Amino acid sequence: MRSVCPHDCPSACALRVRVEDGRLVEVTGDPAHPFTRGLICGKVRAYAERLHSPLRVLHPLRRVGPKGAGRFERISWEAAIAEIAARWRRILATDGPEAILPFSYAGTMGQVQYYAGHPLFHALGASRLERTICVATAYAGWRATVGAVTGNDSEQMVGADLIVLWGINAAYSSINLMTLVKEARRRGAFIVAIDPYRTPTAAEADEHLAVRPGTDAALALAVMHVLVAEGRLDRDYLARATLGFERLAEHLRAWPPARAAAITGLPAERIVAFARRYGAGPRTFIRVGIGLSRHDNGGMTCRTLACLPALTGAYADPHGGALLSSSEAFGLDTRALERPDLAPRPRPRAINMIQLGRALTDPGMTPPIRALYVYNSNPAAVCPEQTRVLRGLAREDLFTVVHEQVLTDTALYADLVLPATMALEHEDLYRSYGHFHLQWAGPVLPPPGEARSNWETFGLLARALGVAVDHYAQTPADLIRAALAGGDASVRGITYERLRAEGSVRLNLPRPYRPFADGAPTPSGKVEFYSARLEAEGFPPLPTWTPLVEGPDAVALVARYPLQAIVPPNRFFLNSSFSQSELLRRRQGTPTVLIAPADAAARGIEDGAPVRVRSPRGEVAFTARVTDATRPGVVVIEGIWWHRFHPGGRGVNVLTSDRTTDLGGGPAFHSNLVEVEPA
Ligand SMILES: Nc1nc2c(c(=O)[nH]1)N[C@H]1C(S)=C(S)[C@@H](COP(=O)(O)OP(=O)(O)OC[C@H]3O[C@@H](n4cnc5c(=O)[nH]c(N)nc54)[C@H](O)[C@@H]3O)O[C@H]1N2
Ligand SMILES: Nc1nc2c(c(=O)[nH]1)N[C@H]1C(S)=C(S)[C@@H](COP(=O)(O)OP(=O)(O)OC[C@H]3O[C@@H](n4cnc5c(=O)[nH]c(N)nc54)[C@H](O)[C@@H]3O)O[C@H]1N2
Ligand SMILES: [Mo]
Repeated sequence: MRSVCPHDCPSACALRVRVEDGRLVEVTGDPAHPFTRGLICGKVRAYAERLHSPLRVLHPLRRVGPKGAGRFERISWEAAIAEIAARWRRILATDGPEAILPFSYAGTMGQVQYYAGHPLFHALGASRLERTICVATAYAGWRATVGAVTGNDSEQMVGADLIVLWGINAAYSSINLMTLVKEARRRGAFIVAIDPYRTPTAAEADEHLAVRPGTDAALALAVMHVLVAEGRLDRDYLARATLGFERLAEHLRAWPPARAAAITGLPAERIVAFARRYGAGPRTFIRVGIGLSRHDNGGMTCRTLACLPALTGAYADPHGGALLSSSEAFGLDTRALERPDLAPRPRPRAINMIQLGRALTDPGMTPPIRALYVYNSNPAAVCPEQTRVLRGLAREDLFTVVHEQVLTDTALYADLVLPATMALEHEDLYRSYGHFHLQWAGPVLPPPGEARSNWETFGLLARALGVAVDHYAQTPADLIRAALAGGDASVRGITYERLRAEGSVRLNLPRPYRPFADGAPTPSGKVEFYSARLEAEGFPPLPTWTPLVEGPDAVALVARYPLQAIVPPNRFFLNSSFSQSELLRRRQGTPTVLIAPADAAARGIEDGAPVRVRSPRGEVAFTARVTDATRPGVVVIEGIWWHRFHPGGRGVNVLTSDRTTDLGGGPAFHSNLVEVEPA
């Protein structure tokens, strides 16, 4: 049977699943799907382990021990819904609706289940959640240059002369992209990976540029300097599709390669060689990862990278261009799902999700948050400032409901846990942020125990509270039809029936897809080297590099925390999902910190030794991996382990800060100063 991988990953794979006697026995990639091409990751191949996990939540549970202890008794759905309705009514009467905070992210990329709670919380007038934890910074930067979060189709990169994998570890985070990269390479493409450490992706590339974290904009400015100085430009494209080239060219005079060399840690000759390679023609494809945006200066970095293909005209080439994300190419009518019209005016306060710890513990919050409802997310593990998040979740006066598939770290702090279905047990519509295919999947298994989907659960709550009842009278099929019917040209002709029949349908976009071939949906209609909008908002109007707030230039901090720590994904987990799996934990090994031989020797640390990593926020135990895969001065901590499986009972996000980046209000997960010591 056909299905779709629901996890928060750009690949959004088309799956084939086999079910026998009510059990999932096999999951493979759909060989016919143009992006999946029969290949899926080890996490999802082992999906039976997740679906039938011993940690699966099967019934509603009520807390009977202290918060965090994970002692629960089984209760009925009726009792659980009645208790939530009664507690919320009391809070609505005493503190008002803003004392209720929903907390969710993209545990499922299915549009129905993703947006299932929005209408209810809007109708209640609850605090709004700013869902910034992942792409907000990157998208804000990208939009500043090209106006919309879309780009050239990576299926077209086969045929490119040069592929630049810029801040993306595709071998872990979107393996299907590597299929295309390898095919392009067989046909003669040269592959460059730009990443502070030698990831498996970088190891497969023809060239690896190991930049210092947070310095990519400086590299890109020097590359542009060379392109302009040597006239490696597409004058026709510049004239017809861009704005502000003269001012950019003037600005770039201050960026000779030698200046970028001192900042990035790359020799100037290599920067020049890379620029010449990039400027040799327009048939160059840059695949930008979200990874490099998770820095203090990450928004401007993405904005700066988006300028490069405009200088050489690569945006107009059938095999060239750039892609950060395909997200906004999907012109679905998400308002039909989200129902912002149900929210009161003026709009309730907004709380940035990456500052959950502050929101729960700040005595100045008026009203204080009295009730938290968590779904599609595991904030105890994934949010920065974990110490503060856990202090907030431990508040005895906070009424916390967690709707979950598995008993996560967050669920252990819940007053009530509700059992959630998995994607193979419910219906949904899936978009992608890595490809351009819209997909549908229905249930292939019955829900285990008493599990219910987000949609069903919010319907029960809406009826118990008497709000947004009409909205929740719809079925998932009604919602999918509405999201398609109200959508733009990209989904014209794509009906619910067609999706059901075909499973996956490519968006209604031209081939080749070159959205910025003749301009871009910015205020000027051009690719904006110069952004009046950024200027009006108080930002530099031209692409810029600024030092990290928490980086080598923070001299006082560097004295105590001399190393930079980046915290990217690992291979076998997806954010904190799959950390529940004994099989995948075994494959992953143990929580480790990668450290360069010189840094390890200076601290008396040997490979395999237990160490403590300290940041200004706290300290966490790891095992040291001494390796030349990372450069001196930079340590790497891959993946998010549930902290109950972490030595010392605390995870990587104790170290990270809830500081927001330059644009979009996202997190600077990778801008950390740390010290590593033998334990
Ligand atoms: N296996 C696995 N797959 C995943 C995930 C996972 O946790 N595990 N997470 C999923 C999610 S939620 C997302 S958003 C996506 C993307 O998740 P992201 O975390 O954005 O991952 P990537 O885009 O691969 O980018 C990560 C790479 O960026 C690099 N990087 C960090 N700082 C810098 C820098 O300053 N400059 C440069 N050039 N590179 C830098 C890191 O070293 C790493 O190799 O992946 C998804 N796929
Ligand atoms: N140190 C560090 N921290 C990071 C990152 C990093 O690179 N490094 N990456 C960040 C990024 S990019 C992201 S996107 C966030 C992700 O953070 P989260 O969105 O919290 O991602 P997960 O850890 O995968 O947790 C998702 C949870 O949703 C549950 N879930 C899945 N489907 C459903 C459903 O249909 N209904 C309900 N009720 N629950 C469901 C899953 O069981 C899982 O526990 O983490 C961020 N945190
Ligand atoms: Mo993400």
